[in-house]
Amino acid sequence: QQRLYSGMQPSADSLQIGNYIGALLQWRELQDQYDAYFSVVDLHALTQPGDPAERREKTRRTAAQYIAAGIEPSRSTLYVQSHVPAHAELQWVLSTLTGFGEAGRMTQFKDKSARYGTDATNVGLFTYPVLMAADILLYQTDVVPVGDDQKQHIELTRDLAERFNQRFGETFAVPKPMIQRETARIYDLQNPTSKMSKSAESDAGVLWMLDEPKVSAKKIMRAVTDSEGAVRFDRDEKPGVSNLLVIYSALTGREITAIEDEYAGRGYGDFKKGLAEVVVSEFEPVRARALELLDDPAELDRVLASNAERAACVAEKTLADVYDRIGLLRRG
Ligand code: AQP
Repeated sequence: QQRLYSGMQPSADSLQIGNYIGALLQWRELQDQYDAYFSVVDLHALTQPGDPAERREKTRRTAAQYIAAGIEPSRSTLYVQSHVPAHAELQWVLSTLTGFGEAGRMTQFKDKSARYGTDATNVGLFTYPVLMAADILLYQTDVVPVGDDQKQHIELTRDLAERFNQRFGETFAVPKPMIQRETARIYDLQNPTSKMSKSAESDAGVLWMLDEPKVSAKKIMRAVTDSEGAVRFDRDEKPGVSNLLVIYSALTGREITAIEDEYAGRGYGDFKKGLAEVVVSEFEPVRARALELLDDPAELDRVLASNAERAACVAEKTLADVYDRIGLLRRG
């Protein structure tokens, strides 16, 4: 069976509907066809400042939402990145094989360092893609489902795997990206040309998975549209309505044209009401299940610990091969 790896940062108390449609829905389906590893990448999240107690809580909450959305910890390996020390260890080795210029060309780093300024940019943001390469390569991963924005990081991962294999002998599988369709990208409801994000400045345009149903409904009713009044997909002219159509279609599995037909001649109010029902009925059980899991943190921690053990077995074997091939002295 082919192996698949993906992860998300525990950077908020709740995941947002973009994480659900762009990642979790696919992961849920893919776990049937692959030996899947899904991690909560808490080490990556350290690149953003945060309160220690809140961090711990966000990690648990993210894991609970994976499970509530249908990732089964008995079938997939669902674990917390920092529970498997091999991630940080392999990252160090790979960083010694990564060119300074090569890492500096990563657009995510360039964007973030330009946004925060060099003094406020930490070295962790610079080496972020190397840690991501370590995550993926430790598990001899064949495929990595990612959004289009992560393509460059997967290219770097492939280059590092090939470089290592060439210099030290076949050690890593060279992974392939599984790029999700552009239509799976969800935009902010208040600002429908920017990607919906956990770290958006205002949450008025973010649909959180753990929002109460009436809060989600209200946000949808207030979503930015346009003055034409027709429910029609047109990404350039009607980004707001198009985004709502994409959400509707992703959650119901219906074609966008069928939804346009259903709402032909009806106003945005009706359409938004329809969408609010769809979103609420999708998220109500997910939310209830996540809150139930969070009610018993000891049990959740136990599940995460046993999954981390499974992950560590695979990761430690790869790391031992790497140390051996690169010439680190074995502890006698
Ligand atoms: N708006 C989105 N539409 C579709 N997919 C999305 N993803 C995130 N936002 C959207 C997918 O969710 C996963 C989360 O990855 P991440 O947590 O490592 O970071 P991200 O992509 O930067 O997600 P956020 O929500 O915007 O988080 P912050 O604010 O922390 O940076 C990925 O698979 C991503 O494609």
